Amino acid sequence: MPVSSWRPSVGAVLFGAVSSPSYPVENYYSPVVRLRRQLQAYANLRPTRYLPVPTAREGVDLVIVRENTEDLYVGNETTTDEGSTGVAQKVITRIATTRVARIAYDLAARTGREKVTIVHKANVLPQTDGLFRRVALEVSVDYPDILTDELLVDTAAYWMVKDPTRFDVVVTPNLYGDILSDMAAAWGGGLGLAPSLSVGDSIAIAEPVHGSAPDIAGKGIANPTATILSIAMLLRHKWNRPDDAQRVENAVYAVLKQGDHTVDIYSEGAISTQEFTDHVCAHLN
Ligand code: GGG
Repeated sequence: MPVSSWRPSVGAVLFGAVSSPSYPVENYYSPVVRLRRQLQAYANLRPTRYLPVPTAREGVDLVIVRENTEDLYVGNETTTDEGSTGVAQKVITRIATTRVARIAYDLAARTGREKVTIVHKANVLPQTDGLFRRVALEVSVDYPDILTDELLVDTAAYWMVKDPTRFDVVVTPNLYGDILSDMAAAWGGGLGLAPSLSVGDSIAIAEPVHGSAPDIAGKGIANPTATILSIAMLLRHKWNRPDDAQRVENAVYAVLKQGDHTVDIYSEGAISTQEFTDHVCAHLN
């Protein structure tokens, strides 16, 4: 059924992962990017919080709020000069920036966070990222209790590597959010542990940050943690069931704490996707 004619009854989607080809395919457009846009799930919440695995960094606790519907991801690309020049349109609008900035500030206010960092490249892109910066700063005025700072995206990348504890909530356009959140995920222990929730005015999409990892398809070794924690995000942010969300998070934490892990964390003593999931379920009951 085409997404445009689908009408939701539960207000939520649990999305797995896709991998789109890195070469042009006629009439192809990333299905997950399309889904986010068509459902107007315009803000992608990507938290990174310390989990008890040796690959994670203690003290990290940040949320990247990524704009989900525009920027270079509008998919408006052309090639000219017989294939020698590629051109992509970058779109930033007041309406999309306002709503994603409101989500970021509301999240900060609701969850007791202190600071929102606006990440952009307004010095080089004044008409697009400059607009994003201006509008996000306008929104910040309505939240006097939340500190606001801003960073150029290259500086933000530097700090994400050097000291991720510098960040609390980050709000940023689509492409920068995509890249910075994968960087942050490394501090959370790895992409296999990184959840996300795309939210808008109606339907939410819970999805792991990672892609579909076709190289390990069918081997039973994928890490289910990111998907399970994405469901916890759905419980907390969409269905207002923080106690149930906490139960799921506690179960995952307990399983990792007792040393159970899949092979992406480290190979020695790794268990399968099914075994890991069974252990989480056992802690839930
Ligand atoms: N679960 C999120 C996901 O699939 N991430 C990878 C991604 O966004 N890929 C874009 C694509 O392959 O079209």
